[in-house]
Amino acid sequence: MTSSPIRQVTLAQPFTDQKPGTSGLRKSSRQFQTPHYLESFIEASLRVVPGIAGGTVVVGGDGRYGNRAAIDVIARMAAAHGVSRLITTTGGILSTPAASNLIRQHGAACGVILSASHNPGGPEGDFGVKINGANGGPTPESVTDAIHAATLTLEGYRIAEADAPLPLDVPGSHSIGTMTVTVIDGVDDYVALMQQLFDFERIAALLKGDFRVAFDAMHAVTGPYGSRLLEGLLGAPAGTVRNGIPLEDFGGGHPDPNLTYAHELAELLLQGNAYDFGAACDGDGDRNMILGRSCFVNPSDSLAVLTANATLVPGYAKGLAGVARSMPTSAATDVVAKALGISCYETPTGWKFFGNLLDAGRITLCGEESFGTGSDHIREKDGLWAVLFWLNILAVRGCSVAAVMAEHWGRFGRHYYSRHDYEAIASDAAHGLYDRVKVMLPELVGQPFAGRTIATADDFAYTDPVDGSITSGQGLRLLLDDGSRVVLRLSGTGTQGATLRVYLESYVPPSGDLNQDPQAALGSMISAIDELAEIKQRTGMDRPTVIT
Ligand code: VG1
Ligand code: CO
Repeated sequence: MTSSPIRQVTLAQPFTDQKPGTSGLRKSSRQFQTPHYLESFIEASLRVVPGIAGGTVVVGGDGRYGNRAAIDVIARMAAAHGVSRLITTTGGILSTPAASNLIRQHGAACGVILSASHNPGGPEGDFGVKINGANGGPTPESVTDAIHAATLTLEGYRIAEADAPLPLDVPGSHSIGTMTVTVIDGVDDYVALMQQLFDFERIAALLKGDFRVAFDAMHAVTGPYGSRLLEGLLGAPAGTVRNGIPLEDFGGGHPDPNLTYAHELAELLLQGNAYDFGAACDGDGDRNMILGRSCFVNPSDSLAVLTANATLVPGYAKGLAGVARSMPTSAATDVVAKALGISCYETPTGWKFFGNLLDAGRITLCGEESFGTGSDHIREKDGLWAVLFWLNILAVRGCSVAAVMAEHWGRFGRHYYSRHDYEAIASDAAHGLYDRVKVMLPELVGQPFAGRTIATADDFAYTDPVDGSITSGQGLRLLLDDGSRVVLRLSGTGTQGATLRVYLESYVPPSGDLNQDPQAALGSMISAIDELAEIKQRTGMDRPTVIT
């Protein structure tokens, strides 16, 4: 593979498929098989990202169908663009958080992460490419918009020829032209980072006792990471990690760790009594779901619990600089931050907004209601990190997940919370519904809603406190006079039709009823928003696809 002439490919027409404002490309696997499709997006990215010529690039993915073939194409294109070193992993297996770590550790110009996250994989599923910047996080909007602009005028691309595919089965060093390709084990460095943050001895003692853990890797990327950490270093019994071998189609499943798609694990914890702790991660390993015996931990509450208990964990023993949550995430963390006397920021959905706050040292922890939690250790959300954080807290406190939650609500009050997703609805219907409510916003203020009054109705906009950039159109909010709220958003990650997300939240102080079923506690708001937005009528669905 040393002689690698560079081929210049001319495109008959430019490629215009990437949505502006998104940090990557997520489409069906079929679409990715269109000639020059992947190549065009990579070409635009390599032209736009600073520091490519002479720099280092990290590439790997969640193991889904198309992963290895894409690594090969990206490696040859990187060589043609003068990259000096490409770092990839055995089997091409690299979780999103582990990729973020490698980018930072090696001072790479960027990372190319091959994943459609929680979307199904396989020839009939989805594929995706995410470009992460030098800080290890999703590239900011200025860069993604420049990539998008470059795709609009692309006349061709450059790629190095190679006689054989890159050998990814074992670690080693290769070259394509003058570029060095280093194949490393994608798990090692991530595990070392976790060992710096958490008390492994203490967690191991917990797991070797009668505390039983079930971890579901959903046939996706966290299998090898979870096995090494939980069954290897921490000594949990064999079989603790379920569905631990990454499969190209994730076993036909939907690798989204929620009560619908990870229902086997949920049943194990919520209906059985053999396990004390359950967790699952998504396709690319950046999300987490936490369960205790008969206890589901809402992701918004999870962030609040990590915030309140952070100093029990070695990596955060000195306290937190501040915290942040995305707008649709409940205000459970805000209440804890107030008690701790630290700042709490409210950002639009998506991890890139946390990046600036983390880089500026303004926050230490951050999270989203969509099962994403993370910290300043990298610049992505991190599924297994959250699992270890919870286990470390439980090991120190010596109590159950349910006891942690009861104590938390008894101290801070409870934010009843739910998200209702209506998936794969006709795009016209979804946009029609959304735009209608958007236009109605001004006249909604002062109107009755679910026995309360609408105090504010707006479309969320965010001014970044670090660089002053403004991001608008981030979700329709109805803020009620008792602090409850309903938010409507259209998903940016779905690939079939449109997905409407309805976020519902209502606060009960410590003196109130802390033991209601969330759907019942939010019942009047659920019917009020259905009526106001004409959800059933316009989507033709009589219930959401997923209720969290
Ligand atoms: C969803 C979540 C959002 C998350 C995004 C990426 O976006 O709601 O909180 O940041 O996925 O997660 P949307 O636009 O579909 O609501 V992942 O695991 O794909 O990096
Ligand atoms: Co993900």
